Parts: sequence; structure tokens; C-alpha cells
Amino acid sequence: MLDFTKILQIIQKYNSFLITTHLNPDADAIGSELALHDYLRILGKKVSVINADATPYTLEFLDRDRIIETYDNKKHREKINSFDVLFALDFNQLKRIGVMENVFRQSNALKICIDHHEEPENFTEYLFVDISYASTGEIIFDLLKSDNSFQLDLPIAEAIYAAIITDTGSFRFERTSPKTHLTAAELISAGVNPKTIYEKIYDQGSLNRLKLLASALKSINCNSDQSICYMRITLDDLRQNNCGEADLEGFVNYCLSVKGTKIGMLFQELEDTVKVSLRSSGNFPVNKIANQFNGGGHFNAAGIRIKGRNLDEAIEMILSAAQSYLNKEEE
Ligand SMILES: [Mn+2]
Repeated sequence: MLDFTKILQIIQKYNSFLITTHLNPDADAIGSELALHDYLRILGKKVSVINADATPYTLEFLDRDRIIETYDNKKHREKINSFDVLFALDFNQLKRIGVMENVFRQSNALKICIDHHEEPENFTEYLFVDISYASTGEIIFDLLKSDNSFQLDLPIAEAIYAAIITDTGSFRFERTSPKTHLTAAELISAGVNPKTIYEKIYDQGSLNRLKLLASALKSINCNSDQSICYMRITLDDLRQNNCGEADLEGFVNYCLSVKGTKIGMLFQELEDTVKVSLRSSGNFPVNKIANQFNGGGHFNAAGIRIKGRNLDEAIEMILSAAQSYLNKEEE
């Protein structure tokens, strides 16, 4: 059980706050940041939101007042040292904030991590991590609700609703709970239109993105019993379709739509790295495979970055690790 009173006390005590989140931010990251930002502003605090990566265009609608800044060493290095409190949302290992890692680590400000991922790095004494939550957005919602004077408004409700639908795969992933639905009900009562939010996030994609999905689907391959299903995206695929990394969001889930598939993977070629997204359905912990390769994540969703191997080598390496996990499970 998270001690929300403790976080509220800290918020009350200090004046200036920085909020940040992980690379390649999704709606849980951006929604959680904006909800917390708005709440702190309502309390009259000074707040900045600075991320290492830019907000994906599909999520810009959430940032109505364009308050989210993208980290710039010249502009922000000193500034980050001037905040009283740094909030780390939706990640719990500092390597997840890329270029901001060192300046965040070296800051003397009070650091607070609010997150729902497993195996947190101990970079602060204030680690509010609860893996039973389906999204960080729901933790922020409970935090705000624990302040009796808090009144839910539409921008905050939309930000949290966006966080929830993304991290629950629209209410279908493992950790979707009765409470997730009750929270959603409250957000809808506050004026959120589920159809509008869904369309803004998922149905505003480019034609190029759909063509990229076609390449990914064409590349699908399985192991002999179809328990592992994987797709690949090369740098050429991205270039030819004029797409970026953010356009791949959600692709890997198609692997799990095959009957009998327990693990789905997307292998993405980057300049000098292969990025692997792993998903599982049911009780197979893909974060255990990720940990083996210095990656991380959740039980059913994890990621790995492999340096110094080409796409084929990376595929072979991760496939065989996944296969031996499945074999062990069957014994
Ligand atoms: Mn999340």
C-alpha cells in the first residue's frame, strides 16, 4: 500500500517541482505527468515538465498548453539543479531517461519515484512503486484523490484516462482490475469521452504507419509449435515508409493474436542497436528473459536493447533464450 499522505506532505512542504518520464514516452507517461503537473499548479506550486524525448504527435492533444519541454543540455542543466523536488514518473531505473540520467542523478533535490514497474533501482529514498497497478496514471489518480480538497477536472480526467487505456491495452491486459474500471467510470463521469480519446490516440495514425505495419506483419515468423511469434523492422522499413520509432507502438501485440502463442516479440534495427519488445499472455514472465540481457519491464511486457549484434544475430540469441525458458516451464 502506497503512503499517499507522505507524498502529499512533501508536496505541501516544497515549492518547485520538476516532473520527468522515460524515453519514447507513451500515454501513461505523458498523462501521468500532465495530471500531476495540473494538480501542483492548482496548489500554486512552480512546476516544469522536461522529458528527454519529445511527445509523440498522437499525444500532443493532451498537452493543451504546450507545457512539456524537451531536454536541452544548455538550457536545462542548471535549471534542473534549482528545483526542490524531482518527480520520476512511470520508470524506476535512471538509464530510462537517457541524456537526463546524469544531471538527474547528480541533483541534490529531493527525488520521488512513482511507478508500477518491477525491480526498481534504488536512486531515491522515496520510492513509491506498486506493481499491482495497471498504470502509473491510476497511482496518480489515487494520490490526487487522497487529497480531500482535490476536485477532478476534465484535463486531468482525460490525461489519466489516456494513461489507463494505453497501459491496459484498452482494458484487456492482465492487471486490469475492477478498480481500474471504477476509476475509468469516475473519469467518464467527469466528462471524458472514451470514443474521442481512443480515436485521438489510436486512429490518427499516418498512412505511412499502416504501410509500416504491413511490412511488420509480412515479416512474422514462428517457432515450430507457434508458442513464440516474432516480427522484424529494419532501418530501411522505417526509411521507406518515412516513419520513426514511435510509429511502432502496439505492433508487437499482433504476435499474440496467433492461437497458442505465448510470447510475442518485435525486433527493431536501430543505428548500432537492436531493440527488442517482448510481450506475453498469461503466466509467462518476459521480464525474466529481458533481465538476462540487461533489459527490464513487467511480467507481460518487457524490452531489451542489444548493442554490437546485427538483426539476425539478435533474433537468434533472444529466440533461443525464450525457447529454453519455455522448455524449462514444460518440464
Ligand atoms: Mn506505465
